[in-house]
Amino acid sequence: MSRVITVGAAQLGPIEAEHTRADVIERLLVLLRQGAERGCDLVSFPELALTTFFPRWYTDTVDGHDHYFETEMPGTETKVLFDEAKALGVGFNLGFAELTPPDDDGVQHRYNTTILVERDGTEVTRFRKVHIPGHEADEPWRPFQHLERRYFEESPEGFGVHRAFGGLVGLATCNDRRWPETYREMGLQGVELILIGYNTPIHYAPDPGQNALQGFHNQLCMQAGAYQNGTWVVGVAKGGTECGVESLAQSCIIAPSGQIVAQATTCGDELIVAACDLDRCKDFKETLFDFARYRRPELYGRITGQKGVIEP
Ligand code: CDT
Repeated sequence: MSRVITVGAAQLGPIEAEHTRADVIERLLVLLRQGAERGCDLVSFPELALTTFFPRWYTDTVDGHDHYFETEMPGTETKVLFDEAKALGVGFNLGFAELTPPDDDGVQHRYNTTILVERDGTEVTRFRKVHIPGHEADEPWRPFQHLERRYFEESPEGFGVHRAFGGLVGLATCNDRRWPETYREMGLQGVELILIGYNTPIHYAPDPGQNALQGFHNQLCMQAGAYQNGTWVVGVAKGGTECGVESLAQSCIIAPSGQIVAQATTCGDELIVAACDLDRCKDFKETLFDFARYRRPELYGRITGQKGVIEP
């Protein structure tokens, strides 16, 4: 039986501060319907796809951006997207800021979350971002801030892999894509398709020398992750100049060989599509990267036993 999934990477252009959820959902619906017309089984949306990238602004209290968070998914405004996807028979993943209900101690949690929904409308999973970049405190010296560490908690759950779309599917979010552990954790569960949404400002204030390399680093880490684990990787940007901040576009779909098979050519709303044959993963998983045969975990203790560098 064929295991080809047709995947659409639905890149978004900027979402300005004054844009409402309803404005954005209209754009998501356009891309979703394009995906249906082009035969997609799955349409992949970016990180924090419902609002502007609010961690660029400091607020005195951590709840100062709570109006950008969702307390329900689907909620009253997002339900139309879920209903339309189900009617079209198209699955999707969507990044959003999640404010949880109070836990047993009455504490609400804020996560940078992505939901994965099957073609029949059932929820497959919610993934919460593991690697939270940036800083916690106000740093007004920056031309804009990256306060994800103020507004989001780190995932307590890690990287799961799920039986969905006829294969083994995993999720990661933006900064997660830069870390080899992300791909290997899922590679060790046999992942065949990894969906990654991102918001990546071109300007990196701690070391602007990296600015010109943003596109290179984006491809470098996702192509390496795909090849070294024999998996498809789909990277989906919210790109363009949003609230005066330029962000990387360059959404792409990467084969288990590490080759890019489709890439966005604009910085705006754009759907790119590729037929992803999940059986091609075996070409790598059962040869050069036959983990059970070749890995040496007994020599990799530092990977999980140690956090920072300890020099010899
Ligand atoms: N959204 C996100 O994780 N962005 C980071 C920006 C660099 S760290 C300030 C990224 O890794 O692309």
